[in-house]
Amino acid sequence: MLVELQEGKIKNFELPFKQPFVIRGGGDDMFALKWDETYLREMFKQTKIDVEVYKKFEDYETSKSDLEPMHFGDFMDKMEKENVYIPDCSLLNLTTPRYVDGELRVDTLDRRLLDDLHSDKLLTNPFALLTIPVDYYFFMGVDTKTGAHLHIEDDYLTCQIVGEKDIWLCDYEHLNIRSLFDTYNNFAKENVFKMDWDMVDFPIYHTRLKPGDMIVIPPNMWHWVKSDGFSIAVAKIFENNDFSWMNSWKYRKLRYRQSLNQLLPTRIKEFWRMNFG
Ligand SMILES: O=C(O)CCC(=O)C(=O)O
Ligand SMILES: [Fe+2]
Repeated sequence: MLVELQEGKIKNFELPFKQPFVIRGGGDDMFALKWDETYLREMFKQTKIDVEVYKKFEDYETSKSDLEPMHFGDFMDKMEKENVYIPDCSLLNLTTPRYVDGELRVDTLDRRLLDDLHSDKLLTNPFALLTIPVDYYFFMGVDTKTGAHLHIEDDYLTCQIVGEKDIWLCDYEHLNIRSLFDTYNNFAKENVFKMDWDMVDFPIYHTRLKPGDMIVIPPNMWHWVKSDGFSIAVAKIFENNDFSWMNSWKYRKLRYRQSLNQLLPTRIKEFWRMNFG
């Protein structure tokens, strides 16, 4: 059954995240709410970004896409007409190579973009004071969906910046994780968009995010998203080294996967995915 997600305040925000909740207007003092296309083009310049390219619109539902590096400007030109999406783009790792008098320079992203994401309101929370986000993940696209997935290693405080989107969450035991070496390894086997959410016998928490709203996403909750029109969100990432929640029996598959992922060399995992994934 569909249930409205509970609302909370910035002061309820505590690390590590345990319960999901939405903080209405929690980030409405961020300058980023004024971002527009011209400004973003100027800030990102010719930075290359890994873009998800979808063969057909339905593929968004299972996040079945190919990653293609693309200049930010080209993405903006394409996003209205083509099935392209920028997901989970780490703003701290973005760099732009450029040649000055034949010498290579590598610029990091214009720091003003990060300043724009600053929120005084968040600083009123003692946990946020102690813990500066370790990264900022940028999401941008037009009319997109994201399939059900989990973030087991980090706490996501996702802030809606431009446009609106619906987000749904459910507890871990209600969906199944894809196989160990699947390319989409943090995704559910089920296509949740094909389910009748009113009829399922477990709660699906729903909320609609508007600019300035934030949502706390704990690591053990599936979530999936649909945005209408042009949407930008930025997730403030807080490191979460507390994996004790995974010790319970119901998370055993996740735990095996997590330890194998850490143990096996990347080359072996890549080989497996290419051939059997
Ligand atoms: O907006 C999206 O496409 C996904 C957002 C999300 O999954 C997140 O913030 O963790
Ligand atoms: Fe997510």
